[in-house]
Amino acid sequence: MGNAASAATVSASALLATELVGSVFTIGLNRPAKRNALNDDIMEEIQHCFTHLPEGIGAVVLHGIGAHFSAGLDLSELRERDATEGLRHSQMWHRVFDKIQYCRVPVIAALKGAVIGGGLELACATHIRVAEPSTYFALPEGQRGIFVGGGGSVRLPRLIGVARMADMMLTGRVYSASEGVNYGFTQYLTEEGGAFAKAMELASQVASNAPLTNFAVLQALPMIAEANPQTGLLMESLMATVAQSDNEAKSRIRAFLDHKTAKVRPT
Ligand code: 1HE
Repeated sequence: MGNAASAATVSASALLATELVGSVFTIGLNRPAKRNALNDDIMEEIQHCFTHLPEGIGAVVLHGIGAHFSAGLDLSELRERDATEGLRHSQMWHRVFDKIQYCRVPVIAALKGAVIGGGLELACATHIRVAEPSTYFALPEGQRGIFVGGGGSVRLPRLIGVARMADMMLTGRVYSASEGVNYGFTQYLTEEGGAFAKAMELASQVASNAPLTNFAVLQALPMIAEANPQTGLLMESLMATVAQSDNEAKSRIRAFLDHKTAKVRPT
């Protein structure tokens, strides 16, 4: 991962493999023998990791070690819980995934193999998803007799719609990577084995944005999109004014006007 000169291993818990590659921090779910199923320990590690990200990074890439991104909730830990314990457990997942959604830098998920149940909920908390052809998306909660509990019913309908999510949960329907990119599960589809490299490329690109623009996209845009239109428009005006008045914006706009920066061209 990365080249030896620019990469430095920052920490390696048993359950996460982390690495600093230039300004990009990579976090690998590291339970391949259990298909990166999410048990309480790995959830705690994810929360700790996102709470203590290295200073100065510009983006995070979240990926799975092995052939799968994540097989979701560790079903071996799903024991008899009373209602209070169940609520606490679900809210723990919400806290962890909120750390990702409201991260101070963009988080990009590199997806492959199973992106199932809580694994899909985890992917939905990131800002950009990149899949390769082995990726498939499923919500087998219906078959298991449970319900999503990691924010999936809030985040997933905004990506794919309530009807598609209901169908997945009721019938166990599985979506392929190519369907996933058409239906909004993921924004990018690469060649086989290409998701991590593409995620790293995108991460380097977003890390070079003006920090205030990234802040606005991560913190303000989701709030504006959920606000009533009049409140949203006012918030947009305020955010736009703050961003424009930043020195970073001024110097970037001057660079364009002085023909010192790239033009926007079709890809
Ligand atoms: C697991 C889990 C898991 C694998 N919890 N242990 N998620 C699911 O319903 C998906 C369940 N998993 C599967 O369907 C398959 O394991 C996979 C398609 C992901 C991979 O298949 P395969 O053939 O490569 O591996 P495997 O032999 O099934 O699994 C390898 C080991 O990982 C095996 O353990 P072992 O001790 O027998 O070697 C499996 O038991 C273990 N494993 N997935 C626990 N999920 C907050 S609410 C969220 C609700 C949900 O996420 S519901 C969806 C749960």
